[in-house]
Amino acid sequence: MDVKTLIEERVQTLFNLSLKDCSDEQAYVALLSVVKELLEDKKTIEGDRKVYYFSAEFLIGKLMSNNLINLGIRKEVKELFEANGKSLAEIEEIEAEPSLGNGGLGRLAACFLDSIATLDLPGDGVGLNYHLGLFKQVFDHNKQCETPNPWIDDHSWLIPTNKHYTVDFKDFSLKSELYDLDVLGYKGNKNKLHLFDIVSVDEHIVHDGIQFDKSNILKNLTLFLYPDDSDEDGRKLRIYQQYFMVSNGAQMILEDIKKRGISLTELDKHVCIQINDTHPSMVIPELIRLLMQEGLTMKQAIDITSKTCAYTNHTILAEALEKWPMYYLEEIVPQLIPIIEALDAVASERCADEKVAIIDSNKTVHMAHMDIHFGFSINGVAAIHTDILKDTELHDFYKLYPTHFNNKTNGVTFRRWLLSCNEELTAFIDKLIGEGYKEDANKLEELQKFVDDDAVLEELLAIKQTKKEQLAHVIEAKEGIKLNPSSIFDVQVKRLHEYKRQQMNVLYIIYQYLQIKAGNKPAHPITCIFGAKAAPAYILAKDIIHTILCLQQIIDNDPEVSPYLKVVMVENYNVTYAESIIPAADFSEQISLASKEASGTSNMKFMLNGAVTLGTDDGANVEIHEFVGDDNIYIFGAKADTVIAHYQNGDYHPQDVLANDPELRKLVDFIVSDEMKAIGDQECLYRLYNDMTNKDWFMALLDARDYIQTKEQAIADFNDRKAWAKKMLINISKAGFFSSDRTIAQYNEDIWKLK
Ligand code: T68
Repeated sequence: MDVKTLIEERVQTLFNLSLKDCSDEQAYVALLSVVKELLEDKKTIEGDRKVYYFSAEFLIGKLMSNNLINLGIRKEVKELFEANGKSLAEIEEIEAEPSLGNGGLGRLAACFLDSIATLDLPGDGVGLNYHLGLFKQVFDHNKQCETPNPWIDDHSWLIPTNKHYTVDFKDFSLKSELYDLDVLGYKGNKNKLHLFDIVSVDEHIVHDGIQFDKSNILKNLTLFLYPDDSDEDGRKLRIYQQYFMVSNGAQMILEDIKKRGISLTELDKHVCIQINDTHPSMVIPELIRLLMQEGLTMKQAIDITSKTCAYTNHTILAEALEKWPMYYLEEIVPQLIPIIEALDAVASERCADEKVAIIDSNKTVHMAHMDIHFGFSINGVAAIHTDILKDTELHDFYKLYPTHFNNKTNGVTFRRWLLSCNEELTAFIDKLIGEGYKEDANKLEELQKFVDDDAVLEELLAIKQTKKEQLAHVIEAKEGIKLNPSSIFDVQVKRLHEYKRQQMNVLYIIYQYLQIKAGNKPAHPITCIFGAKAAPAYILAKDIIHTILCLQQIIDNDPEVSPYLKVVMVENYNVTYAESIIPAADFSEQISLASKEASGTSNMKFMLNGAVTLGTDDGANVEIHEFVGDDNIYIFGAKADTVIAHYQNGDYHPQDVLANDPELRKLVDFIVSDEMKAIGDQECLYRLYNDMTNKDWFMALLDARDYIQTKEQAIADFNDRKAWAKKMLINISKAGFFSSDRTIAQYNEDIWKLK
């Protein structure tokens, strides 16, 4: 039966209504039930060897649109709804977005699952089923507040499996419950995302925003992703979560291997475990423990585990490389202690240097060190990042295991970040070069032949305009804020972190505000769009949000300024929001301090949608720069080697910069001006001000001047619409390399070796 009839009949059976007469909600429920069945009928990807992607986060976003695309039925379904007076886009809105991730690391995991299935490789995700997600961000008095972000309802995609495992902790055991999500490849077969839960989870213990008893593990383990770790109970809860995730995953894998009649001594020939950052690192000692329980010697178990596990590093920030005090592990998972001690002993035999120890002299366990000593591969996520790991951050490990280090530059799935979120651009590209690029993204290069085609360039601008108008509608509906769609849409959307330097963007806004007040209008009106969540315990990040929201208010209320400059920070930025924001962007802000952003992935999504990057030579910006050339990107700021030298010499002082640049001082001073203090919280504003003027650990002041000048140049260039459209086209045509299909093909070729 064709899909249109299936859906019509389903509405009839479920609600005794025709598609015309049912509500959008009823249409959604019927569509969901049909699509779930179509997924059920899809073949599971099989193979002798399989990868398991272990990750604390899977930021999968809404699933309907993507499933329709990958099933190859989106067009038909859209037509059917249209013929019945309904909009597919509005029906897709009804789905709740699963809140299972934080930022790039989690979204990367989701793109990877999509590409693994698309390349028809056997590979499943392993993670946790957080009922209340990271948190939902709400703004109150220009401040971020956190509330729970529930997403599981009667109409979720979760498939109960009835599979259970037992995970032992020192004082109690927890019974798990496994839920699966189908991950369908583009026009292909499916894999699974396995999300483990506890049967005893209790959402009712949450009160006053996202407060709860952090010691009540029986009830809280799968409530939140990244619970506040500013106290000891919070840190221990993270260990409970991590061990629960990896023990379940490892038990599931071994069960499968045994069922297939494969000897556990052959595990590494059939299984590869990719450890996504350090959160799943305990899978190494846990797998060793389980193998020993099955009768292997410790030496055998260590050897097999080392050949099974591979580690991906996503950051060089010291505070993000997890270390746990030994006594936490003793209190929570004592069964791992003898194994971790044995691993530490083996590691120190290989190299006695304390810098590479697993257990250091303070009795702290370094999770990344365990991954590197006892994994067969370690990769960074962009060329410059991997080079920094080899040359600086992990140099001592590189000397020990030079052949284990490799680069895998990140990528994004074009199914979601072009086909689904930008139908207009997709249809236009189809018309210009055919659909081949959907299977082989490098074919986007064929767009190059249109760089001097006026009609094509005009159409590209027209599509961008449409996407900007659509975003203006979305923002008006969600935030009650009106945007001017003919202004430049300048966008910085990403986790709020000092190294990403939203505070430097703040200085630009203040610059522009003061310029306009002084009678100097910008070359083109500009709308600065932000989206970012701050970790609940990250005070300075919240101060930056507060400052942005105060500036937004001041500018909104100033009729002299608001026609030329607008600031909007959207509430609760998430994947769904990104899908409207990214296609509408003119400028892509990628302004991290060089060396600190491992890769970045929104930079790739923006480029693919025809935004031009304003960025530092950091992460994947470096590779984007190489692909598009100097004329099609705005690069500014200190280079990574300069920055690294500043840290090594300890010779960067913001006061030195300010002493030489009185104009810059005025911008920083504005943060604590009377205007700001009249509406803002003085404590927050002064804390940020004092930090920026005395510490500025991520050197925003170092690059601020160059940043402002570069952005002014970009605004001026924007007015030559044809030249700008050319830059857009070149960016799109060069985006093929950044498809996660390419990234996954490389993981498979060099690390996983499936099929
Ligand atoms: C990001 N990392 C990198 N981490 O910052 C980004 N970490 O450059 C890169 O593109 C992306 O990973 C994919 O490789 C994160 O998103 C976290 O979210 C995180 C959270 C808690 C602890 C450590």
